[in-house]
Amino acid sequence: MSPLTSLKSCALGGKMCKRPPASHFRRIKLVLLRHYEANFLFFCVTNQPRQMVEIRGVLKVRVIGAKGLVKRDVFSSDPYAKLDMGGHTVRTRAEKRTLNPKWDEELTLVTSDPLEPLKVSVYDKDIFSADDMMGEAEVELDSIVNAVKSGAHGSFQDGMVVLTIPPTMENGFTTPSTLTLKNGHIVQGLNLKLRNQGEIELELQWRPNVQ
Ligand SMILES: [Ca+2]
Repeated sequence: MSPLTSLKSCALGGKMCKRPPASHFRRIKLVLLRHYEANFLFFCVTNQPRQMVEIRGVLKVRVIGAKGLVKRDVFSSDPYAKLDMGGHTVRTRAEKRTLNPKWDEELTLVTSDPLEPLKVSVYDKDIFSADDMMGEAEVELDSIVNAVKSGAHGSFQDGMVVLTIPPTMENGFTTPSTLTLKNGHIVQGLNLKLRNQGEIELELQWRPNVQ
C-alpha cells in the first residue's frame, strides 16, 4: 500500500488503520504540497494520524536575515532560523561566524484551520554538542490572512501599501509592518524582536487553498 493510501485509510478510520512508519509522514508533506499546487483539496495528517485537519492554505516565508544576535560560541555564532507551525518545521541553512546573518531563503509551510501562530526561533549550529537557542518569537497571521480573504486589494495597484501595522508590545514588531501588493499578491514585511536578544526580518505571503 502506498504511503498516501495508508494515511488516507487511517485518517478516514479504515479497518486497516495502524500507525504508518515515520518515513510515510515525511512523504506525505511532499505529496500535500504537490496537491496544493494542483488546487486539490486534501487532508493534512501530521503527528496524530487519526486526526483529520483541513488545509486552509500555504504560507511562504522569506527569511531575509537577523541582526544583533547573541554570541553563543567563543567569538561569534553560526545562526540558522527555524519556523514551526502546527507541528510542521522548516529551517534555513546555518551562516558561519556571524551575529548578523543574511539567509534570504524562502520556506513553505502548510496552514490549517484553526490558524496557529508562526513560531520563529534562531539557533547556533554546533558540531560537537546540541545547537544552542539564540532567540525566539511568535507571529500572528490574522492580518495577512484577513487582508487576502477580504479581496479588498483587488482595487489596488502593484506596489501600493494595503495596510500598515504599528509596533506594539503584543506584536513584537521593531518597526511598522506593511502589507504591500507585489505581483498581484499581498506581502507582509516585518522586523520581529527576538526574546533574549536581536531581531529577525521576514516577508510573509499566504495563498488560500482554492477549492
Ligand atoms: Ca556554533
